[in-house]
Amino acid sequence: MYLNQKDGWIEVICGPMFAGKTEELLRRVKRLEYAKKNIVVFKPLIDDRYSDNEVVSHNNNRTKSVNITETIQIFDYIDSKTDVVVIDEIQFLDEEAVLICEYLASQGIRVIVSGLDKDFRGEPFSFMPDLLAMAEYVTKLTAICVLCGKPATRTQRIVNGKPARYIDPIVLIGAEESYEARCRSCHKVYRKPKPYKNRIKNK
Ligand code: TTP
Ligand code: MG
Repeated sequence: MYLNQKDGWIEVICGPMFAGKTEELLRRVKRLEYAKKNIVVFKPLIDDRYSDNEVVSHNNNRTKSVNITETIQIFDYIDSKTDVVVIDEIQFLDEEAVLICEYLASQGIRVIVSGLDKDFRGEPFSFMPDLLAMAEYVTKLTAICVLCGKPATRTQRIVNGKPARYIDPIVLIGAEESYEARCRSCHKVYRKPKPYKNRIKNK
C-alpha cells in the first residue's frame, strides 16, 4: 500500500422502488460531507418529480445535484480535486455510464450510484447487470410488498387500475400509471411470456 494512495471503486445501491435507495445514497453523501470530501452529485434530467437541481428522498432528505441528459457531461463538472461522484437513478442514463464509472474508479474516484435493478416487467433494467458486475460493492435493498407484507424485490406498474402490459414502454414517468412494491409472487405483468409453463411434473 502506497502512502497517499487514492483508491477508487464503484458501489451500487439497487432494488425496486420504495426500497429507500435514494435515502441510502443520501446517507452515504452526508457521511462524506462530514469528512469534507469533494463530492459531485448527478441525476438524469428525465426524472423531474421533485426538484430540478436536488436529489430528494421520500423522507424529504435532499442534496444539491447537477442534472445531466448524457453521462459524458459528468466530465464538465469534475476535476482533479473530485473525491466522490454520486449518481441517483442511474438506470435512466445511456449505457456509456458503465464505461465512465469504470474510468472514474480507475482514476481514484469513489463512485456511488443507485438505480433500479429490474424494470416493471421484472426483467433487468437496461445496462444495470453490467454495472452490477463491474462494481466492487453492491447493496441490494428490498421494499415491503403492499399485498402480502413480505420483502418486495419488484416494482408493480399499474395503469388504469390494472397491471401494466408486457409490451408497454420501459421508461414511463407520467400521470396515468402508478407503482407499488411487490414480492415475486404478487408481482403481475399482463401477457408476460411464460416459456416453462407446466414443465414441472405434478405441480
Ligand atoms: P426510484 O428512485 O427507483 O423510486 P423510489 O424513489 O420509489 O425508490 P427509492 O425509495 O428506493 O429511491 O425511481 C424510479 C423511477 O423510475 C420512477 O420515476 C418510476 C420510473 N420507472 C420507470 O420508468 N420504468 C419502470 O419500469 C419502473 C419500475 C420505474
Ligand atoms: Mg429514489
